[in-house]
Amino acid sequence: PGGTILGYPRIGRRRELKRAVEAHWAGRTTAAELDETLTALRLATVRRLVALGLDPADGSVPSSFSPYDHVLDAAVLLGVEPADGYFAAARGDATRPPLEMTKWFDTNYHYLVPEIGPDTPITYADDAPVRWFAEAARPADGGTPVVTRPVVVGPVTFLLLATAAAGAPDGFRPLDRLDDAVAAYGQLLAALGAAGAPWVQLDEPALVADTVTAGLAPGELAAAVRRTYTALTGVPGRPSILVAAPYGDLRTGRDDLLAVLAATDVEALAVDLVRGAPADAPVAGLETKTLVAGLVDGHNVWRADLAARLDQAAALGARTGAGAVTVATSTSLLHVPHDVADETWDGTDGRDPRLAGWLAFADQKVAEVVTLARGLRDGADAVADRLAAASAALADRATAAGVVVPQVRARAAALDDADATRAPYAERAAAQAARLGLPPLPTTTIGSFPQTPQIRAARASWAQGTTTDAAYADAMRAEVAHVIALQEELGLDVLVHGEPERNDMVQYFAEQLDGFAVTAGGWVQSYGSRCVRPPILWGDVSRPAPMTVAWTRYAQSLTSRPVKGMLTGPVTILAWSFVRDDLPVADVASQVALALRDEVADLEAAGTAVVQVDEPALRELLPLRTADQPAYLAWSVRSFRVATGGAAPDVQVHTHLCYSDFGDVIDAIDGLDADVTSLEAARSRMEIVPQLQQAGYARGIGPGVWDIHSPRVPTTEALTELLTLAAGAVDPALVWANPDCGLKTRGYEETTASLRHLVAAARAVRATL
Ligand code: THG
Ligand code: ZN
Repeated sequence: PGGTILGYPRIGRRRELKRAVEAHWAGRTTAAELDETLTALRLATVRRLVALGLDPADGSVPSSFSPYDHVLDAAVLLGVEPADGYFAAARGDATRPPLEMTKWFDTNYHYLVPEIGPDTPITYADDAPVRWFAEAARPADGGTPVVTRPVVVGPVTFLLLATAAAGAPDGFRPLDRLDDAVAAYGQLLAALGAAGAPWVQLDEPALVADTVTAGLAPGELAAAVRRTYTALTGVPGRPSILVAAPYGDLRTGRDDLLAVLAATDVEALAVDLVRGAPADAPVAGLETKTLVAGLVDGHNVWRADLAARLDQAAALGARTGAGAVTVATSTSLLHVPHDVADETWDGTDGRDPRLAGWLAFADQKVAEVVTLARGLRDGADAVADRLAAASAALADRATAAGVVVPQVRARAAALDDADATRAPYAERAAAQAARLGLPPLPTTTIGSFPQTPQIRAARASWAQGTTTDAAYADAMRAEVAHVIALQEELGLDVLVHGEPERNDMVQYFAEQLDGFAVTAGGWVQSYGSRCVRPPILWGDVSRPAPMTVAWTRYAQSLTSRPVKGMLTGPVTILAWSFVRDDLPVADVASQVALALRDEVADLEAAGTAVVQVDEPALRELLPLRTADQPAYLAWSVRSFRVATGGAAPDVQVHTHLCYSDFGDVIDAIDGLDADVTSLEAARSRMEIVPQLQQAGYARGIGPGVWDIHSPRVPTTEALTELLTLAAGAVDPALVWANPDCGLKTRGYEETTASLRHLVAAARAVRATL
């Protein structure tokens, strides 16, 4: 085979998937119309991959589509979720809440968490992979047939990502249902074989992630893998099986899972050689297999060093003992935008045209794979021009102005522990209490207020040039005034300006910092129909001018209550951007931290008494292997402390975390040394409060009492109960009353009612203290 990719973006180059499913949800299209649109999108995608050079006849083209989420697709495949309730499982409806959503390994993609109990049906229940194979291989429109390779989440990973259903007995784990799942996958394989599929790809990223497998007994994961792939390779009439292990290293867990997989009868193994190292000695069993070498980074946007990668590919056969070697991406291309050529690069919209030559989005990465595969087959000379072009692009990038800025490097290198250390907490707490004079259980919000259709429309027309800078700024200032007046009327204690001027909490800062570029159309799926445009961090980072001070100063001018200055923390800025690969990420974090430190200083100088630095993505970048976690936690915590370490003792530093299980990072949360930490806690009924206390955390804590992910307005009684619970678990003098997260996705009606209840609940609990 001539090279392959592990998966391709599903959203569509013009976000066709988003438009199609959202139109259907709004009742504007029927199920049949949606189906027709999605079929056309799938066919266009596989044909595009052929046009880019993948072989149309041998299963090199992946069939990696999903209407919403690939883990939900696997749940439907197994009958764990009904096919006719697909979108209801994702979004909830009158009869059921949605499935929980959580991060997919160490990416900014979110999957739906299947719920499995001892009696959950697990059977081969849905033939979507077979239908999608057939529609491309025997197209109804008479177009070019494409023999695709269906891509499905593997059974071990599926069960490890699932959670025990409500009511399951203590100690039950979804993995206990492995035999049922393997039987169902066996039927899928037989059906794919009967339809003529030469290959199937089963994705098993859980095999590289201690974060998912830590609870298993020693040897249990290896046994599960052995049992699964021994059974599946025994299915008569099956396609050849490619097991893919993206995002990490198969060999560095408690068991060497490369050795385990190599000893089974699967035909091919895809390994991530960006994150992991290949075996350094021949592996028993690999001699009968194809090693699918993930040499092109699927997780980042930089053009590859093709000459170096080709050398690496050429050495792999001898080094690992593999029977054959093919080139691939390290992961699915789900995490990168479609095509560099979809952006304009003439310099008119602020994007530096030099970047175009340094970048590889999904389509460029397919071309890189095709080049490497050809070089491997025909020799480096056959692709000499491509290798030279890649080397020239890398050389251009290495020497371009802005990539290395000596002053920025020097300042980061001079950082020491004193820069990361504030006055002792007791001293800070006394100074802040004297300055702020807040009541017990102070009330606040996380930062953003509803982003109304009017705000979005104003920003869109400003971006198109139909609204002037002055008119846009006036509209945003009017919104800030409205948000301040509303908070005063509601009786909140610490106010926010509401962030109407921010499109996204990372992009807003990237647009103002040197060293970043932003795209106009570089959309990447975040979950379901929702997308983000990750900024590209390409050079040394510095702050040419204050970024938020004018907004905070204006808001503060309207009220005598304290207004929080709102910043996004260094870890989250990195997690939600494409980060340069030519400098250690810890060094990049220091640069971003210093830019934020300057902003904190300017806010302080402008009279701001409370500054919040959000780190919702602190858990997201946690390395998948336990051994790699301490180094990450050290640099991530330090970068936050550098960002906030210059604040005077009487400036109260808040942080906010969400989107995760905090258990793995609880010591790091304490290590941030924030004066007040607000966390997502409403859905877990304040569980985090005693957990943090046990970890030694003894500063302010704002466990979110209102779950803002739901449109439901919580009652004063429910909020009072949660606040009472929190105030009973720790020193009540430390407790704050706040929602669970920012309010930008909510409407004003529910926001106003909920905040009214929040203030009433805080007053009720205050009266009992
Ligand atoms: N910003 C970024 N990454 C994130 C979040 C964020 N990752 C985690 C979490 N928050 C993901 N949540 C969302 C929520 C909403 C949307 C995207 C991710 C969303 N996007 C709009 C859409 O798809 O229509 C587009 C937004 C835009 O115009 O920029 O609604 O907050 N970086
Ligand atoms: Zn949040």
